[in-house]
Amino acid sequence: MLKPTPTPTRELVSLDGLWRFAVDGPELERPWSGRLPGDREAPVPSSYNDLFLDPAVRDHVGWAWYQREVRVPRGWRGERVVLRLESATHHGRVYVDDVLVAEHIGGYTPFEADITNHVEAGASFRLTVGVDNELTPATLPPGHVVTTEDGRRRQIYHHDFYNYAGLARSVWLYSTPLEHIRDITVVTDVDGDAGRVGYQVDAATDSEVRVSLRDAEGQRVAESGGATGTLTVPDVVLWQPGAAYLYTLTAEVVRDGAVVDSYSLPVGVRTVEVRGQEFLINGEPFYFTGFGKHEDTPVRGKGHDPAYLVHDFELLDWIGANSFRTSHYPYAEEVLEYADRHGIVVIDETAAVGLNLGVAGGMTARNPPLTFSEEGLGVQMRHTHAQHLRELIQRDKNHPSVVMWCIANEPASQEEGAYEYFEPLANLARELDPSRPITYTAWLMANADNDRVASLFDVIGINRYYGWYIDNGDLSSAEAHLEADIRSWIEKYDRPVMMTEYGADTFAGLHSLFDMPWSEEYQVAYFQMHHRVFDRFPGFVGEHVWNFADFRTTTAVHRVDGNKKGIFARDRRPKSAAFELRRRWRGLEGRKPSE
Ligand code: GCB
Repeated sequence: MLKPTPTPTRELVSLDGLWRFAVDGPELERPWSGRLPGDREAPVPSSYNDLFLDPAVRDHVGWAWYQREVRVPRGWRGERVVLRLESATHHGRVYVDDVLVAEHIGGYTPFEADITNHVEAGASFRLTVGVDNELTPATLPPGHVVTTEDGRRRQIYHHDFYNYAGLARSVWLYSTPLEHIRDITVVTDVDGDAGRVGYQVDAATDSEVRVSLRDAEGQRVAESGGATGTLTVPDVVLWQPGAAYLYTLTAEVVRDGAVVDSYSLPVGVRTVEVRGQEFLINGEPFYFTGFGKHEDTPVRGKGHDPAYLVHDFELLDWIGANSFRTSHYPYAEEVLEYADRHGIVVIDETAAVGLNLGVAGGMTARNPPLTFSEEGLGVQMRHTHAQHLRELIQRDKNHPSVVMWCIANEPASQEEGAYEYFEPLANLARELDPSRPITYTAWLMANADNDRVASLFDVIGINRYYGWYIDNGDLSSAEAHLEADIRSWIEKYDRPVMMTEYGADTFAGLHSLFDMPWSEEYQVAYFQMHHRVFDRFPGFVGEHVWNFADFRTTTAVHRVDGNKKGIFARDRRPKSAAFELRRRWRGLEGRKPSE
């Protein structure tokens, strides 16, 4: 799925800005059929939850409505007109005047509506978008709604981050010619000094397709004809972690010698491979340093914000992180584009978090059914999961920064039924993208002995909280337990193992001379202990701290104004541990200290 961008044959209008806004209620029968009542306005992109002071908005469960007028540029007569929503969390319905033109379930991937037959160039229309934040046993992430004694609906879910909702990413109106390029897929390889760019152009036409590649200076370095082929780049400059280099691939549809459609895509030439216990980028062992992140900022919630985007990447650079994981859902595509341009490596994750009925917000639930049984999440979840996987790979397949797909975070992988659930998904990921390794993250209760799914994946990610949820305040026991745990995975599986989560809640500004959990000193000591242990394992392939920054969560007794495992506070000020990580990672430069 091509991200809309202006080209010589395509135009783009941003629909970001203030829209009319209302949450659903009995007075709203067909909200799309006229002007939304009330005077509320909400910005796009932004989650809506923290904007207003009305708890009825913040705690709303169900549909909320956005509306604005849109004028189609008058020059678009004879063109295809497309609406594109980068996301609608978690279920979106789009109306052009009174007509439903698109519906999409899944809160973190884009969807489009071809509205050519519903609009006229030069005229305006009423655009209404409904977004439903309800999580059910069949959605990703899963959840369910309970009715309180006083009749309110409350959303329950099994992950800790707050269920922000709304139009958190951009909305676009764009034009394409009728004969147009639908999609482009690029897979790169390296052969000696030459780069190979395999491409496939999916075009809604039988006219000729032409493809060319330019280097960063704009010099044409390769060209080819036909919808499928391989471009060879002599003396290729590789896309490297920390040293991004991007070519530009341009695909054109040509009829009678004239270009009727044209689309350009940045291309980084690099290889990714798992060999034995090593993770290789461009044939070189790569050691991941960095974080699990969240899209989370004050007021905007999960709303994409280019200022935080730039600032977060500045902080990644300052601290010496070479990578991050898009925990626990696909991030705005602008984030991946920025990573492509700045040489940051990404593990790209689906929204499959909370596939674990034994956990409810970090605590053990009472007698839950087996997660992957019919009484548990059931067969519908497999379809949902497959759809999420398809849409993630479809959107992100061309980003050189993305080196691995993470199929799920902390599923109940030790439970009966887990292998049967994940086998088809692992196969699907490999079929959709044979060029990238796949991973998942194993939770605390899934160990090398009882985990049932690790053999399906190329890389094993382990999330461990020794010294926090286990051995809290006792770092010496934690050290022994951590070491034994890592050793058991490495000895059992001949494949790369990395730490995908480790962290300790820390209240910025709280200090102690003792090993006191929640203090900044304890967080520092916690990381020092972990790093001592990691360095005892030459086969280990990386360390991703949980979390980059403090983030908003659902309320829970073990959450003080959110999750405080951030290395940076929610406003991005550093805690003491930031300096500790910087010392280590700046010295590592993508390798282990021992190398
Ligand atoms: C985990 C989850 C993550 C939580 C974290 C925590 O294992 O993967 O989403 O935020 O623990 O802090 O409890």
